[in-house]
Amino acid sequence: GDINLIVEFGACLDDWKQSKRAPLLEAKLRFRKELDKLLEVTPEVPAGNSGGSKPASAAGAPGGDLTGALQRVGELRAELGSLQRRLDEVDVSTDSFWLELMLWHELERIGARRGLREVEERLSFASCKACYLNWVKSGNPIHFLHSAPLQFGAFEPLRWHPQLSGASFFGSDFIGDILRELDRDLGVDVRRRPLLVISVIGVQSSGKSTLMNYLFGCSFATHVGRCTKGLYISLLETQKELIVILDTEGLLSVEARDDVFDKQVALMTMACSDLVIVNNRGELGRHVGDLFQVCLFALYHLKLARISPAIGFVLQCLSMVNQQQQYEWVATVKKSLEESVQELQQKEKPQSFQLGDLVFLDSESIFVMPSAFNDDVQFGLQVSRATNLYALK
Ligand SMILES: Nc1nc2c(ncn2[C@@H]2O[C@H](COP(=O)(O)OP(=O)(O)OP(=O)(O)O)[C@@H](O)[C@H]2O)c(=O)[nH]1
Ligand SMILES: [Mg+2]
Repeated sequence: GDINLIVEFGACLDDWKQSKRAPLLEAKLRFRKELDKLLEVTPEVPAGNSGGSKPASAAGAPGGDLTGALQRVGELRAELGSLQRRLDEVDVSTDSFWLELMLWHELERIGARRGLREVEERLSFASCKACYLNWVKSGNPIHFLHSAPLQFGAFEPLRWHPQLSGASFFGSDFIGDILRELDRDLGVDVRRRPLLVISVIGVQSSGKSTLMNYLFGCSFATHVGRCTKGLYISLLETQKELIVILDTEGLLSVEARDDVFDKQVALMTMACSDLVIVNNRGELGRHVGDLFQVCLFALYHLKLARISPAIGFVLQCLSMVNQQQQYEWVATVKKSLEESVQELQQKEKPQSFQLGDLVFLDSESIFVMPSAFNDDVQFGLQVSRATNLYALK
């Protein structure tokens, strides 16, 4: 039950991982930049992340170059996919350790393995669960959903038992037991103390986890490259309410996912939240339209089921903007949302609806934030200092 040892183990894993990740990330950044540049001028609708966006203008890619450009886009996507797979292979953390234990627990439950007795007679999953519970109570988030399509708990039966029909219906009791225990501990009673669910969605690496950590003092993992995978839960308790914070996997990931996965994440998150923060960092380029499409698609379908979470948009700027620029950003967001609704409208015929039917927008629904860090290069290394401005905002 000593979680200090787990923390130490996590630090060792991090050290090991950093050296493996650095060269892969550098190559990924290079390819990604080249791809973004090409996509600006190439009228292709990419496989996977089409998201319903309008093709970019072909102005920069005259006829002769077009085939070459499209071919290069395909190559870059393949390279990015392969780099991401290699990054995923070395992306081990304490979460992978817990996930393995949960998986093992499930295999014991269905009688496929002998459980921890394989290692040592005295070991039991009960003590693992007690340890995980300590881990969660000391502020670490619960890795609630993982993989694609999103799965509950740890068990991936089809990977281990492809012959089992209906195998995907097995749930993970490990996480279930943890949640039941927390439920008992916290004395969850929504009549006495309301339960608020607040979540964040947005493009990959847009600073979602950083934002939630700043806002609610959570400990979601943050690092460059695809970091959050699946869905994490953090619990907060105040005298008046219980707050569940959901941190989600980044959307519009060119190299890893497709828009079905994005819609699944958005739908799942919005379906169970009271407030959803839609986070975006940097330019309001073509990807913002794609992001809004995914969100509005989810909102439209939830509306049919009479579920309407409150939505807040957070725009994180790369540099400080003045008041006038803030107004312009907000106007751009509204315009982009309107356009996305029109496109959705065409797809979802014969239903007719307007932006106001899906999202309630008032002066407080769109926040413009400065950058969380001042980036600098010292002795050839990138360093980031937290800015007070971000925390104040
Ligand atoms: N310069 C700068 N860096 C930031 C800012 N916010 C986050 N970062 C850094 O950007 C990287 C990604 O931040 P995360 O908070 O992990 O982003 P995320 O959206 O949760 O990423 P995924 O979970 O992978 O989708 C981290 O290295 C952060 O330290 C910001 O406002 N400015
Ligand atoms: Mg994250």
